[in-house]
Amino acid sequence: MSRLIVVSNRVNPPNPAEGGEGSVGGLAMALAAALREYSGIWFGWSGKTIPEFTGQLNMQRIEGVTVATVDLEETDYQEYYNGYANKTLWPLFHYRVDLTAYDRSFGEGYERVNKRFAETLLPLIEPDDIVWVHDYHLIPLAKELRRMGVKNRIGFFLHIPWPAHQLVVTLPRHRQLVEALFDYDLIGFQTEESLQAFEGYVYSEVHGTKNARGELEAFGRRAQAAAFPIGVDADDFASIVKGETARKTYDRMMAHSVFRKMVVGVDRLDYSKGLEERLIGFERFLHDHPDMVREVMLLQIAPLSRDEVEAYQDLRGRLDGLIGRINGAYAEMDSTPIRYVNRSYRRDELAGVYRAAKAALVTPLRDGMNLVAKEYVAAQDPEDPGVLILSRFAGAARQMKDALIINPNSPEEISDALERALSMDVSERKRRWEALFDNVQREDVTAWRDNFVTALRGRPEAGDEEAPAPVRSLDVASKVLRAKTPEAKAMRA
Ligand code: GDG
Repeated sequence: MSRLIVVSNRVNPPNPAEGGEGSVGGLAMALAAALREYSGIWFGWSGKTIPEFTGQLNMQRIEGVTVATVDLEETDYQEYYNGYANKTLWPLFHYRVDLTAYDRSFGEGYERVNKRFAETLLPLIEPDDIVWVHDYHLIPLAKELRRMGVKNRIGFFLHIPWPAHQLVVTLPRHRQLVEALFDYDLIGFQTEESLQAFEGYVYSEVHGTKNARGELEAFGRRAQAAAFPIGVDADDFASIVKGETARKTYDRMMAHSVFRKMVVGVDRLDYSKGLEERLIGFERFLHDHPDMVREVMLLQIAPLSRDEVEAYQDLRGRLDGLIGRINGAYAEMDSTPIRYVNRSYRRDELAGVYRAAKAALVTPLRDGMNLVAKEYVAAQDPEDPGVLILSRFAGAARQMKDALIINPNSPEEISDALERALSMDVSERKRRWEALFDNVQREDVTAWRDNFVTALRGRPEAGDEEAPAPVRSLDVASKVLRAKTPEAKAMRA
């Protein structure tokens, strides 16, 4: 079987000593599992900077995964990572034009690093390999690899939303960015909504079309685009919650919240996650329900993220102020309504925290998917599950319809949902949870990975004029492939 080469900006194989987490992010787990199953290489930036780029590869075997990393120059880090990735594409794709910086040097750094990645990766690619590139940092990678003559199948998956046409066109050189996507054989999005927004751009901005096989044609090339909603390893999460660390954490959380119902939020500290809106919604709840003030507490875990970027420092300052204000107004000598921590926890500790929480507030203003919503569901006690309150603007809301779906911009909706969640009887909680868990388990990370890799394998190689087996409508294909039936397994094999 052909090898799989996974490329992502950072390479973080999970470390069992850290409760199975390489870094804050569910993606590391998913990619590491993909590579163990298919055999191959995980390539990306080491996370280190050096004075001058050398292209020196560092190869290691970590937890059954071959990892190849390269160091970047400090200027690369500033222009490509802090610059174009985190100050241009991330805010724009999350609808924050107000925070988007359009700086020519960022764009140049972005192109330069993608070229450097391609040059470093090139000697590792063998003729039968398939290459799977992840996320907005690396959109031009296939273009660079094609220039160097790579004909292998290359797929791309975007973990964040693809925004509306009007937003994309605010980006200088937006056309080049989209054109670069047409050097991939398969372009994956989290949701149908993102897929449609991408198609909308292709049709109206560059007059592309869709052919009889369902491929998009533009810039004299064709590519398949489809939605592949990412999932979590639900069975693994449901099992780690029964482990010793998770149980101890659960007991500790329960002991600390005697007589009080705990509501949890877990997010990287990022403006897309709607943290301020969540806190204002919680404040409204305390205001509207004075009888509940001593009976509820919000635990917000928010590990710092990208804290060299000013917008993140500003957000942190505003959150500190907001939390101080709410706690100042509603705390008693023996109770504080919000417990706020800026550090990260082990994955198995998180599982225990999720299980101890009567409700989870997942209220992003925009989110490609949101794995926390799925992890929360996977960690619940089936006999006494908590309630998920979920923003309609998270990609996950498309699948998780039995959550309490809210608009995060409305403090009233957050307040009402909290009231409803905390007073919901067990039969309704169970009914909702069963439907949610069924989905989280069925559309899990394995299904996501297998759907994508199967679809990519089915694509013709670059320059291969022979039509491949007709491309099934991916909607139908992914329904079949997602199923965990023997037939679906045989198709995946
Ligand atoms: C991007 C997209 C998409 C958080 N705190 C701790 C911790 N985490 C873990 C969570 C979860 C992951 O980080 C966060 O994943 P999300 O999906 O919620 O959000 P992003 O980081 O923004 O991820 C997103 C995702 O990519 C995958 O495609 O869903 O839309 O923005 O797994 O558990 N993990 C540990 N300690 C923490 O304190 N161990």
